[in-house]
Amino acid sequence: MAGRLVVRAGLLLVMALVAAGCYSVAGVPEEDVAAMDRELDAVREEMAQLRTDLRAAEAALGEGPTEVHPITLSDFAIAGHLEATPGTTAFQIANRGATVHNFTIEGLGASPDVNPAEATLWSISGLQVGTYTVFCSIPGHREAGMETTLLVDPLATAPATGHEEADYQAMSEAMTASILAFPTATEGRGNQLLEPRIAADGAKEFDLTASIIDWEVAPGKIVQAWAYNGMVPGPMMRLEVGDRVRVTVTNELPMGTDVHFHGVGLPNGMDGVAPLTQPLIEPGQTFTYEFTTEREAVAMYHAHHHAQMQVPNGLFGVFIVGEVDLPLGREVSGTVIPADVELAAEIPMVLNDAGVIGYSLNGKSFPATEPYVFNVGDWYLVHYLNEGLQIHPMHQHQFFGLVVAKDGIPLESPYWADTLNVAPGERYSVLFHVTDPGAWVWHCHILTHVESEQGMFGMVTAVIAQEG
Ligand SMILES: [Cu+2]
Repeated sequence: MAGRLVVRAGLLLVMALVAAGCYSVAGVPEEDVAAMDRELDAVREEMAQLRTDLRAAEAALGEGPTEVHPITLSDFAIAGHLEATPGTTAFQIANRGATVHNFTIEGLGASPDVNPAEATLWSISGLQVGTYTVFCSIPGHREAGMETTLLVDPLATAPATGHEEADYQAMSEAMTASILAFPTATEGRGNQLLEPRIAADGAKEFDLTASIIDWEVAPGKIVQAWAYNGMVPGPMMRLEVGDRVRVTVTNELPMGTDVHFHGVGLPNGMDGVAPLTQPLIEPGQTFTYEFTTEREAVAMYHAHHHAQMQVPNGLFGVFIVGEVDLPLGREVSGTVIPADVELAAEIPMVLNDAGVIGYSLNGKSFPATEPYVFNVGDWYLVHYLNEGLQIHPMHQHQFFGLVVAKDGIPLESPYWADTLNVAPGERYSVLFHVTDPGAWVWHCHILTHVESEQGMFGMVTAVIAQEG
């Protein structure tokens, strides 16, 4: 439209110039000169009007000044200036989270997906008076908290213009408050040991029921978790090498599922990959996995069907066969591991970062994560098991960890590390010695997995070491 106006204005100008040129060259009579001047004035007037129309058209096309509303997306919240006047509105959408998000206005449209640490300017026209639900349409994010409302009203306050100073004082206070909230008790605890039923033939039998449950992942934050036996992680199973095992899975989920024992040697028909090695366990059906444990394992069991959704949402658990060999009495990089170490605790720590559970240790997000209390002098063995979609460099403050096994396989050359990268599917077994008293934080070192503008969250816990 703006282009057409420009062309028309140009044509009128040319016509006027041609008319003026004819007069001087052809010697038009005096009385006609005044008429031509009037005509020229009229053309100038029309051009002025066209310029005004052009500015209006540009404004309507969004080329003029439009209110820009700052919106911040995080894991998992939407914040920002959520009131606008009717008509055309622009949103400056920044993603401060660690996963991809978008800004969707129900019934009207969605912004492009915005990557972590990136921002996009998105405008929408035709906004009418009303209250609109806005959310992130990436699966699971709306349910995890990314939903709020946008008010469209002629009296809406305008967003602040120019660069606003961040409220650093408020950020500091939020961080302090979030850390002091640790630990906070929440409903539900995962990894509870599942005792087997001993069958007549001596087999160890376990029952797993998969269903959707309410799960308090952080204080007051209830999500619809996909869980085994009502807990996240599912119940832990511990076995000895040579055990005959029967695990009967009952599916109470709204879709089919299967169970893969990740890191356990077993017959192909028991590998849990529907439809390749078994039929899908449809809702209401059961399936029994039966095998004999052939070797030590620090393993996991989890859904394989639509694992990208079922696993992060909670369908995972710990499966340990035998004991991890510790390099007792050996010297590693100048430090001798005493021959008489007795473990004060053996801690399975399942890492997750996606689905409805999100950034978590053993199904809980800080400050709902479990603190570990030891006496100075204690030794503890942790098994990191990554059931998430991202790498997590796990860092224990102060104490070096002796990495003793990878994926359950004892290392010929154990090594010390204070930060250990754990990729999806990997398991590392690490021996720690509590050498100093205090509250020693233990966390993933990808900082957006543990902190946000709202404070500490996610993959953080602590060892509380007391003078023995
Ligand atoms: Cu991480």
